[in-house]
Amino acid sequence: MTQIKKINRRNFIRISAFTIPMLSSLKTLKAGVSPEAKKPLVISTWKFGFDANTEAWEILKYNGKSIDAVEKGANLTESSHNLSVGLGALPDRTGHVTLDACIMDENGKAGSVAFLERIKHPVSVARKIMELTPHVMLVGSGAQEFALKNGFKLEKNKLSAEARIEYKKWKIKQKELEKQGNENNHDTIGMLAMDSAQNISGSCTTSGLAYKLRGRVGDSPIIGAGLFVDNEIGAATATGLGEMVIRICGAHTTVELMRQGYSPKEACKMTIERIVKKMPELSKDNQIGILAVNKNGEYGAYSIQKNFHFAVCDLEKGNRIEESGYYFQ
Ligand code: SD4
Repeated sequence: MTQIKKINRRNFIRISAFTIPMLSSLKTLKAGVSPEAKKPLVISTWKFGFDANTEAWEILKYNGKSIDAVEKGANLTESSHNLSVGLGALPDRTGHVTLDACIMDENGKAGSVAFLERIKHPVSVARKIMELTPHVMLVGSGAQEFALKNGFKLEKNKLSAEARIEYKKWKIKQKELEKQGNENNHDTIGMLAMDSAQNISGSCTTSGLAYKLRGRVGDSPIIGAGLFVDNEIGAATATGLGEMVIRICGAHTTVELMRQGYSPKEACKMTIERIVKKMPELSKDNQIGILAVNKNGEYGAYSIQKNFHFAVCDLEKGNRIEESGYYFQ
C-alpha cells in the first residue's frame, strides 16, 4: 500500500532547506555553458597535487585543453619518486611495482591500464589506448606490449632505493605494517580540470595498495570507480582503499548525485556516507577521499577519516592546499 507522508510545517522547512538550493543548482547545471563558471580550474588529490596542479596550470592558463592538463599534471607525480605513484612506488608483496591508471575526456571517451609493469607513465599509455584503439582498458603484459609498440620505453626491473628499504622492513614486520591504514598508504593522484572552453577531463594514476597480492587491481583504473567525467555535469575521482570504492562505483555515484542537483561537496559527502553505511567495519580503519567538480567550476571533497588534503588552482586564488570535511569527527 502506498503511504503518502503528511508534510507538516517542520517537514516542509526540512525539505525546503535541502531542495531549494538543490533545485537552483540543478537549474544552473542544466543551463549548459555558463559565462559565470569559474574557469579554468584544476583540482587534485593530496598535498602532492599542488605540484601536479602547477604543471597542469601551465596548460590551462594559455587556454589549453583540460585533457592535456590532467595528463601532464599526472605525469609529473608519476616521475616524482613518490612511494605511491609511478615506478618509484612501493611494490606488491612479491617485490614488483605494478601500476594502474586511467583518463577520461570531455567527450566521455576513456582509456585505462591496469597491472602494468616497467612503464614510467601509465596515464599516457591510457590516453593512447583511448585515442588509438577501439578499447577502454588493457592490462598486464598486453598493456605493456601496447605501450612498447607506441613509443614508451621499458624501464629497469628495479625498485627505487627508498622502496627497497621499505619493502625489506615490510617483509620483516609484515604483520604490524599490514594493519596500518594511514595517509601514507593512500596516495593516488586523481586530477580533475576544467579548461577555459569549460570542458572537463580527469585522470587517475597509482601504484595501488602497497604490498598487495600480485595481480590485484584497485579502483583507480576503473572508469566509474576511481574516475568519472560527464562533461554536461561534472567529474569525480577517488583515493583510498580501492576495494571499497569499486563496490559502490564511487566516482560515478558522485557525478550522478551532482546530476540530481547536489553540490560537489554534498555529492562527495553522500557518497562517503553510503560507503560507511554499506561497509561499516572496513570504514573504521580505512580512508577514502572523494573529490568532485561541477560544470559551474564549483568543487568539493569529503573523506571518511581526517587528513584528506587536496590541491586546487583557479584564477581567483591561485594554487593552494585545502582539507576536506570528514565523516568520523
Ligand atoms: C587503490 N585507490 O589501488 C588506489 C590507491 C590508493 O590507498 O589510493 N591507495 O586502491
